[in-house]
Amino acid sequence: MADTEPALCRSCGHDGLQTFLSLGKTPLADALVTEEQLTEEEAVFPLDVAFCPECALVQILGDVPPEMLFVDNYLYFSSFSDHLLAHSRDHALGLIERLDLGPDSLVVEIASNDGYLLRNFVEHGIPVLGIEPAPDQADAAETAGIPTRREFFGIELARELVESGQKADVIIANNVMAHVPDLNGFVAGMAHLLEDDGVITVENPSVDELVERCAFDTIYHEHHCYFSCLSVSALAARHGLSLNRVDSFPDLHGGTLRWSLGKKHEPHVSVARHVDAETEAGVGGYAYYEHFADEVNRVERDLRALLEGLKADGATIAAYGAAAKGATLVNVVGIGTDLVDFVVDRNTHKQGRYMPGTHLPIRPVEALLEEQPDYVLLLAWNFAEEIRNQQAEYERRGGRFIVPVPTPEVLS
Ligand code: JHZ
Repeated sequence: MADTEPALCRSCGHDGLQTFLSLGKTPLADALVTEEQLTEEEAVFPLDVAFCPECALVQILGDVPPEMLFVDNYLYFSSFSDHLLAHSRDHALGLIERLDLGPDSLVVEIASNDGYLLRNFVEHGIPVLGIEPAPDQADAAETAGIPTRREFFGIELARELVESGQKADVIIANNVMAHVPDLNGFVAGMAHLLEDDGVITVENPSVDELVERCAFDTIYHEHHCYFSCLSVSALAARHGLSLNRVDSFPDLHGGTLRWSLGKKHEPHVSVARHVDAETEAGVGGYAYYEHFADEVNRVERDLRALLEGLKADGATIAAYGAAAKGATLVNVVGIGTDLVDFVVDRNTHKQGRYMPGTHLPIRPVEALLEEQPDYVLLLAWNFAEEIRNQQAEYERRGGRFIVPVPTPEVLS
């Protein structure tokens, strides 16, 4: 069970966390419900978000057992977005060239999912190791020829790998550092596994983008932490790692940063540029987060009013993307089948199931053209461009997309 008793900062251990948002109790975002489970009671857990005034880390309070999140209930396959695949390929090719990787190198990816990224290294004859505890994703990766350890990563696994003679020239941790309850064990593990001249790259949506875009739906139990350059550099330094470079991808997952860490202190100009911008914006102080709850209330209220208004006018509404963030959105705003008829998703593992909590049925994407609902709420708003391109026919026939954040609106 999640525990919301007074908590210590997940990074620095400070005991004065300042809570600035409570989203109530929600079901686990990726725990999509099967037909048989529809009548069973779903577990719900509190979703409270706090700021650490000591190291600037934003984090949720309480933990859900990782097996419940990533083994029993995890249907996220990275390969369902063309945009993410292209981004990952660019990343891999850039690393191969910049670090001159070859057959004697080792690239380790933590949370390697279905092998969406490591396959680019394999194609170039570069040895890889994927680490992925989610069973179906690990199966898919192995089928694609990616050697995969089916475990959670931490200092113990890092020690075991090093003892067996494996040290990494590159460690990639995309959208996983936020997912670990033992943050320090995770970063200590990466530092231990890394060659002295190796590079770690960590990607995650950044907390300032979350606040600026009012992306409260990206808050769910899988995401323990919401990082900034300030909090990442403090965390890295604690484990002898230097923040050496920051790259920004505003169009990925609602605004992603890639932090490059290494054992040598050799910061690129991008580090000071980002740290200065965060400092100026106030990301390192509580005041920056103080009004976020009001903004969330505004989006909740306006989105409900928009959907209810459309329904009152006789419109039909569906949704696109059975995303984890979609689960937070529909549960926090209270969007059930009274407002939205169904959700579509390309991920075949999700089709035939139901959104947790509000039980919207999940159908294949083709249902949009079959049913031609008047409006489609973009739960996967982070892929708006990719989805609109793919659904040009739906819009051509008069259908309209709605984005929920930062301001609920019908796209023209
Ligand atoms: P998507 C995931 O969150 C999971 P989610 C994870 N917890 C994380 O940290 C973040 O990413 C960063 C579907 N889709 O990727 C696929 C289509 O159907 O925004 C997905 O089910 N057609 C690791 O789950 C969903 O939408 C498409 O064309 O919030 C998108 O989910 C595309 C592009 C996607 O992440």
